[in-house]
Amino acid sequence: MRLKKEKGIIVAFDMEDTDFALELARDLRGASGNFVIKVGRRLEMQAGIGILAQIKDASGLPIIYDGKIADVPYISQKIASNAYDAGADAVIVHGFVGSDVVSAVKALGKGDVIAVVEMTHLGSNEFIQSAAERIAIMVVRMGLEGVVLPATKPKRVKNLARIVQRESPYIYIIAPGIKAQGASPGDAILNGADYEVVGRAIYDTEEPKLAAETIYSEVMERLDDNE
Ligand code: O7M
Repeated sequence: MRLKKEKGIIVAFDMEDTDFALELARDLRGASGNFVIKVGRRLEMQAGIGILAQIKDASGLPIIYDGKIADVPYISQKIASNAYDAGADAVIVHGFVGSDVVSAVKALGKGDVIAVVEMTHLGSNEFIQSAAERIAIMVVRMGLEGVVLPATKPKRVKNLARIVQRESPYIYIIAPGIKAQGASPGDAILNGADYEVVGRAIYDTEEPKLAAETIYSEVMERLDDNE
C-alpha cells in the first residue's frame, strides 16, 4: 500500500507497550481523518519487527518503518529489506549518509523510500542544516517517494518544500515536530508539507483516537481558512 501525496496525519507509534500499540491501531481503523502509522525503534525494540504486520492488520493503514537507517550501503539495504518483508510500505533512511546508501535502499524496489533532509531538534542546525538543500536535491533526483522536513522550522519547510516541488511534483513531504516539540497543527502543511507527524500529542493522551481526530480536523480547518 503506497502512501498517497495528500494531506494527512502520520501517527508516530513510539510507545513501548505492544498491547496499547495494537489497541490504538484498531482504533485508528475507524477514525475520521486521513492517517498513516509510523513505527519507530522504541516499539520495535520491545516487540520485534513482527509488530509491523500486526499493526498493519489491526489498522488497515499504510505503515512506515522509521529505522532512520544510516549505515553503510550493504547493511542499510539489509535493514530496509527486512522491514519491507515484515510489512512496511515505506522505510525512512537518512539522506546525509550519501547517495550510495540511499540508492542501495531504493534499488530493492520493495516499497516507498523516504529520506530525512533536515531534523526538528536544535542540534540539527550544527551539521545537517547546512547540507539540507543539497540532500533535498539529491533525494528527489534519485526518485524517492518522500522526504522529511522539520515542522518546528516553518521557514525551512517553505524553502526546502519549494526546492523539492521544483524537482518533483510527485514526492510527498512529511513533517514531524507537532505539539510536543512546539509546532502547531497545520504549521508545516501550510508551508508545503503533505503529512504532519504526531507522536506524544496522540499516544500520550487519555483518548488517543480522539486526539488524532482533533489534530486532523485542526489542520484541515487551518487549510480551509487559508484558501
Ligand atoms: O510528536 P513527537 O515529538 O512525540 O514525535 C515526533 C516523531 O517524529 C518521533 O517519531 C521522531 O522520531 C520523529 N522525528 C522527529 O521528531 N524529528 C525529526 O527531525 C525527524 C523525525 C522523523 O520522523 O524522522 C523520520
